[in-house]
Amino acid sequence: MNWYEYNFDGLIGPTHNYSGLSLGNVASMTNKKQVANPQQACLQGLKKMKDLHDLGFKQGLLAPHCRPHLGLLKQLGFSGSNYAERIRKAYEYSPGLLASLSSASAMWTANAATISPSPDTRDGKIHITPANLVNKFHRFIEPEVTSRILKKTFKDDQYFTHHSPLPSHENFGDEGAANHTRFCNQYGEAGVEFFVYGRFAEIENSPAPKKFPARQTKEASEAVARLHQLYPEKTIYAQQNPAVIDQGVFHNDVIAVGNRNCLFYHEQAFLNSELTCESIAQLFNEFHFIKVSTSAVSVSDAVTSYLFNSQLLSLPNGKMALVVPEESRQNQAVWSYLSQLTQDHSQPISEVLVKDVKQSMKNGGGPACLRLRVVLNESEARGVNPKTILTDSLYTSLVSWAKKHYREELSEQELADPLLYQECETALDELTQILDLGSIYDFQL
Ligand code: SUG
Repeated sequence: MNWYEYNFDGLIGPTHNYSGLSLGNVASMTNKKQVANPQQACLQGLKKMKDLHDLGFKQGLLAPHCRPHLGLLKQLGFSGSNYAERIRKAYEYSPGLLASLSSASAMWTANAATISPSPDTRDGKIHITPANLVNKFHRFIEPEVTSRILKKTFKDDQYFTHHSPLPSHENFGDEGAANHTRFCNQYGEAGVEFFVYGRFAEIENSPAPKKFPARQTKEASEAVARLHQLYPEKTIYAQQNPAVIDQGVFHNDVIAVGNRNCLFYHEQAFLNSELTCESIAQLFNEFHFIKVSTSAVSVSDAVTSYLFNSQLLSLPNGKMALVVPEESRQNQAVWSYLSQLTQDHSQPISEVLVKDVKQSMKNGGGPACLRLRVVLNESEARGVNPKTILTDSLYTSLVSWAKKHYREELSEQELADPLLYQECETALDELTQILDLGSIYDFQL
């Protein structure tokens, strides 16, 4: 039986914009109010998927959400005889509120859910828990539709168990796979699941960042591990270094990435790096820790270049490729570090692939944010909606679809344009047919 890692990227939605909604995410805060190009964003994301597909990697995609969120406008008391009036009233009341209800943030599917593959779970099923994303209002409104999309994508309940998101309270703040990594020798063997959290909710005076929020709690990670029926002896928890959260590392995937028996991380990533690495090493005969020192790459360079928000992918020859954003090539310290790294044949990373996802990057979303990983064997893969797996022809249809429906400019003021909602609805209605998703959006129910 063959086993593969699939990457499901978020298809970037028609309302992609820069509203500075994420306190603690440096790029989001810095690029607030810039004019976005949703069409280019979508095409950049699709190109990354196509390039990886062309290289032989298994590539799927998850549908975007419909925005602005009309149901919430109503729930918040913006009444009117039609949606144009409700959108106008919300904008007049607060452009920031309308921006939150209009965000295309569901594109960052690393935050869509945590997924545990079948070799890791006691019942041998693939467990999926959508993230509750409670820390940010514009993201806390994602899980309901994300759950529907996940169920229509990972369809066969013989293989997939879909859980509800954790309770929507900050004690159980859960940001999904952005703080979760699975290590293993071979994809089909029982793995080690590694959860990184920003703070304890229940323990007073425990280490926590001072300036920016810690979005993931240990309690949330533990609840996911229980739901997924993981083996406690193969589950590791580590606390993020609060000092780096305060420098813009709002998820662990901004400072570390792992694949199989390799962890590529910054020396300041964890509160107790030594202990963390020891607990991982104990469970493997051979494990590669690639520690990047502050003298080689500062935390600030890591945050602006998104070196660690890369995809670490296994190549057929047993080596690994690191898929980094263009911003990593632009950063001298990072690029020279990477050039040296690939010369060192004692570690597994032999190739660096550079991708241009600038539109997403300006909101703090690099290559790794844009994808949700799932390890599947051949039978399990047949339980996935086949229309959500990238092919050459699906790529061609989605490129034409985006060019037909997406704007090339979107500013904060334009979020109040009622035509934008109409365009979004039309595009997504067509998309549900292309991807054979049935009815997933509120306007279709
Ligand atoms: O949650 N940015 C997202 C970026 C998510 C990146 N994901 C991972 N690291 N896995 C966030 O902060 C910005 C939206 C705005 O400002 O308009 C935003 O939501």
